[in-house]
Amino acid sequence: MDDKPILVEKCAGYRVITFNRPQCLNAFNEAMHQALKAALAEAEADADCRALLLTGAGRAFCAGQDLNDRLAKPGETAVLGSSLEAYYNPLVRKLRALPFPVVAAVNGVAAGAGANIALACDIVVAARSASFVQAFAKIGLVPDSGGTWFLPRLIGPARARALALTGEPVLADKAEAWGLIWKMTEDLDLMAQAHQLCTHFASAPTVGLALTKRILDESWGNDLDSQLDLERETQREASLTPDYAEGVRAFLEKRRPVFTGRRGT
Ligand code: LHQ
Repeated sequence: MDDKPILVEKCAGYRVITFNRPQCLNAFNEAMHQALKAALAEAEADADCRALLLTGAGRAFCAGQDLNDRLAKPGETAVLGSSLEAYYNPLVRKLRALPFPVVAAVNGVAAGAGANIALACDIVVAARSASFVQAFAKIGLVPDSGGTWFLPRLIGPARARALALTGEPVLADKAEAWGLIWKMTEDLDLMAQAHQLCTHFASAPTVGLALTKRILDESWGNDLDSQLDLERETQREASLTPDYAEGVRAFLEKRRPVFTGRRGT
């Protein structure tokens, strides 16, 4: 029984959530899923939370499903399907839908669902010593937690297919070169860079960023015409926010904007 399977730290304008089961490389058990779900709901309900930083305690980001947990018992196909339905799928959907940017600071290995949960974040920064492993192929499973969706879109079908079929690790430098992640940093710089990004987002025009997240995701299913229509409608919505008015005013007055992140009335 873990004391606290995740840790939550409140910073100025954002929160840090740390997977905290370092003895098993922060693999997910049911308690960790439940704690994470509650922490994400609290972050979303807090109007002062304008970004989220997700990372792992110890030497790993997350090794996916805890293979000792009852969710992962061999042969129980229905249980695996239901644990995706109950936990992993809502988690990936929530990360994509949170109304502020989510930054993953991948501090070590990210394997199985752990890799794909990192890829579900809006911006992935990884330490030089980190790696991404589609471990599913090694235990007879298929990539889940959005892996079959994110991988081909991020790195193209040839690389996605080979990674999914071999489970070969991708080191952080290659992950950056391939476009799987935003940036690799030196190990000692990782957390400072991730905090810097979140500090930036804590005073950014949050509603505009949330709308940006949404239309980028929707673009995958749209042709250009539909996407142009969606941009027009979403721009209309963005232009009604107080932050848009402030952004233009500050530009014209040649000063730094003060964005509140609030919706229009
Ligand atoms: C672990 C784990 C782990 C428990 C390391 N569980 N203990 C969804 C729905 C339901 C069911 C099935 O799955 C899914 C989605 C998935 O995520 S499936 C994929 C599950 N994950 C994996 O298959 C990854 C398994 N782990 C590994 O391949 C390696 O541990 C990696 C490549 C992550 C790291 O390798 P090393 O750096 O060599 O570390 P290690 O293997 O020595 O692990 C350190 C410890 O952590 C070790 O325990 P010990 O008591 O011997 O020190 C591992 O047993 C434990 N651990 N992953 N997923």
